[in-house]
Amino acid sequence: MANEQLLNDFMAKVIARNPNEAEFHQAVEEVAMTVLPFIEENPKYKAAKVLERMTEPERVILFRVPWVDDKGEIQINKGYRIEMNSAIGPYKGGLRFHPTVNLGILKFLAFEQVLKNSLTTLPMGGGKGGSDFDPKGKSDAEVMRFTQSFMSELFRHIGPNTDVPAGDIGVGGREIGFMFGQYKRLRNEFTGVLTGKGIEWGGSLIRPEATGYGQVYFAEEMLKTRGDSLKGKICTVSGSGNVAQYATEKVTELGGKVVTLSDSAGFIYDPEGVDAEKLAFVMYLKNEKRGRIKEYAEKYGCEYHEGQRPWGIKCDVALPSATQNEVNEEEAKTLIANGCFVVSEGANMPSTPDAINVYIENKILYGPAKAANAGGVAVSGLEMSQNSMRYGWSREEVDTKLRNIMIDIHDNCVKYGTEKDGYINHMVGANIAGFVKVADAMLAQGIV
Ligand code: NDP
Ligand code: 2IT
Repeated sequence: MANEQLLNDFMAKVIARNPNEAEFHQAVEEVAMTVLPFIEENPKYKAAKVLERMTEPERVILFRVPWVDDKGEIQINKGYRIEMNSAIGPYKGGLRFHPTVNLGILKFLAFEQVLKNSLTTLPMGGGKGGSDFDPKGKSDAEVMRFTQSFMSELFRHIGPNTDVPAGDIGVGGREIGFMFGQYKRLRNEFTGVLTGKGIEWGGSLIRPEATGYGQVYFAEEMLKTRGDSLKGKICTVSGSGNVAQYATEKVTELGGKVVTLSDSAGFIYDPEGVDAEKLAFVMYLKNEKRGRIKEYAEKYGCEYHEGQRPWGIKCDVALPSATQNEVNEEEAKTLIANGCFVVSEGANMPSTPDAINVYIENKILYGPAKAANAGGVAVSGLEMSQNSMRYGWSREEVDTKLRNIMIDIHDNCVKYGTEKDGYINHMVGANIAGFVKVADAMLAQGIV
């Protein structure tokens, strides 16, 4: 860990240059804490101010998104794209549509994305974007008008060799479809400008599954280091969106049992486990009906805890898959007191810094987001490759590549994160491994 003075000096500058961006400060501090000592040992990075440059986006695009709702009223939202780093490839990263979206949240996500994409072994830079638009309660027609307006500005900044957006919270297949249609219309070009596309129009098999599957493959790799596996393990999952759904599917396939799911209103506890049939209902409920997880409890007669998160439920493995800062210090302590010894993060930055300290002090298997959830963007990278080749791989081919990428990421965490007593600090490993590749590319490309 970094010398306190060094870290404080570095963070004081980041905070002064980026006021009122708490999530961005948090994401940078976690990386700086682990990478600054490495930079001290490797002065070439220090002299070239690589980390200082990496914490300043290459470009920030901010725009107005006006649209007309079903009542004929004009609505105005904010649109953003943070083009964070292009040292190792075109900007790549998702779009988030959620009322909480602001510059600081997108900069934290873009910064994480740079290191995550570097870990995937594929040639992708990092970016992130989105809007404070709230898709909840909107009709399909409203979502289409909004996304068309959003793309009417974004299209001039992106392209298959420049910047390739994808989904994130509030952006799934429906939104990607509308945005792709509008991009194609404006550019008169059918190209791989977005990932997460439908399979009939340039998408990749396994992209919808990739983040959740990868998160569970990563948990399995961590368990292997202790001669263990997911078989028979009780897992708590938060969220019930894209990542949570496919994490649940893969846990069940590997012989574990998922006993919780949640949304922003509360969580369900099903001690019998969310099996394949119940998961099919969750997918219908969330992806088509766009209802609340409470309806699961009503249908299957299990407990529903309004306004609460699932971390008080006894488990072996926790899979946070909803949003940032959704596990705090007290919840981390409760998890461990109840016997949880694996945390594999599907969401971005779901654990607070104090929660992470609890995991590491207790030497549990902790898979940080930028490693554990990299499967999603990795298969986005494979979608880009398939688009360039104008060819599509089979499910098995993509799944095998995903599995191997998750194994490579885990190996890199072991390489850079194994401590003197043998404990694998995956957070340290992921931060340093992700940093080195981008930093070396930046050194080679001069002061840009
Ligand atoms: P979805 O929109 O499909 O689902 C999001 C889920 O999280 C919903 O259940 C939602 O509940 C819940 N949620 C969102 N915001 C909050 C909040 N503030 N408090 C409590 N619950 C909340 O998104 P994804 O599944 O795609 O994304 C989930 C997480 O995974 C995010 O952190 C995202 O950045 C990360 N991620 C996603 C990837 C992807 O490929 N999609 C790749 C890598 C990471 P509700 O419906 O009530 O809002
Ligand atoms: O956080 C993430 O890695 C994503 N939302 C996926 C990004 C992508 O480009 O597939």
